[in-house]
Amino acid sequence: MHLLKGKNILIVGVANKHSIASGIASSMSKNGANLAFTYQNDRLRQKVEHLSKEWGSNICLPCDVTKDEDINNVFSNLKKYWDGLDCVVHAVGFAPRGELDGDFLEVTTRDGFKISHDISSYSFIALAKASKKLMEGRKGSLITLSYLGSQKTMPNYNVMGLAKASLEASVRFLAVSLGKEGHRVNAISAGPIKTLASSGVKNFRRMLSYNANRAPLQRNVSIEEVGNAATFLASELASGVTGETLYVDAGFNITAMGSLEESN
Ligand code: NAD
Ligand code: 0WE
Repeated sequence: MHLLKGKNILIVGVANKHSIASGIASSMSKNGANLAFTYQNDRLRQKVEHLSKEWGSNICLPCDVTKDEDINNVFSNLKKYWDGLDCVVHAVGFAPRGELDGDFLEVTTRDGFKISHDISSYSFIALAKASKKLMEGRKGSLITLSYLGSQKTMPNYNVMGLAKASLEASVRFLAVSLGKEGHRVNAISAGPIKTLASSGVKNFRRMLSYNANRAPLQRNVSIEEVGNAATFLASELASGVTGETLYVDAGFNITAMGSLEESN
């Protein structure tokens, strides 16, 4: 399939082959997109450079999303390779570890709140701002990754839930701001997937089986499935979709009670 033939797409958030951003890169590259990547720091540079070659890309730029200078450099560099940009994928989230282990009221700090909202929410707005010029006249698509913890409580997700709620609200406000330009802005709310970010989370394996048991599809989702949804949102097939949060979670979010089989 060539849903994205000739489209220029920037992907932010690859850490390794298990990253959700990697599932997105792989689907988008299969669908004919030209890809560019950023990496957070020197520790990740080689890994991202290696992976990007597998997806037919030789554009790999450094970008710590807490730094406006890094973000601006990405787009001035991209301009040297491409005459325009059609899509930005934001697959970045972070809270200091201590924020994600324990009772919300006890573990949440002012500093943890600031850091998690800066990296997980504001950075999407920063990318939208910085990409505007290069997207001009192209009916672009901006895509971010969210999680159900923005809408419902669960153990330990804590301040990340607040940051994702803020991210999803910014998807709606950005959709209005950029709608005038013809650009669309959407989030994918993915079910839990084993990645670098989730491997540091207490009881993550138990969460995976809890989710699989309660989900209508009776399983978890893969990064390939999230990737295909991102390809859809980046493509003309989604030309009427903006400001939306699309759940790719095997249906988990629609249930209030799972099956009564005793498998949990
Ligand atoms: P991951 O660890 O593979 O990706 C997270 C990425 O964020 C990494 O590439 C890391 O380098 C980047 N990052 C963190 N701080 C950064 C900074 N200051 N500057 C630049 N980059 C920075 O994990 P993932 O699970 O693929 O996460 C991607 C997105 O998907 C996140 O927004 C996460 O919240 C979201 N998500 C994950 C799951 C899950 O269960 N894994 C479910 C739903 C949503
Ligand atoms: O958004 C995420 C990952 C968020 C995340 C994870 C970490 C672990 C390591 C953000 N920051 C950090 N910081 C670290 O130091 N997910 C949706 C995956 C996830 O994380 C959880 C979950 C799920 C699901 C944390 C607690 C409870 C559930």
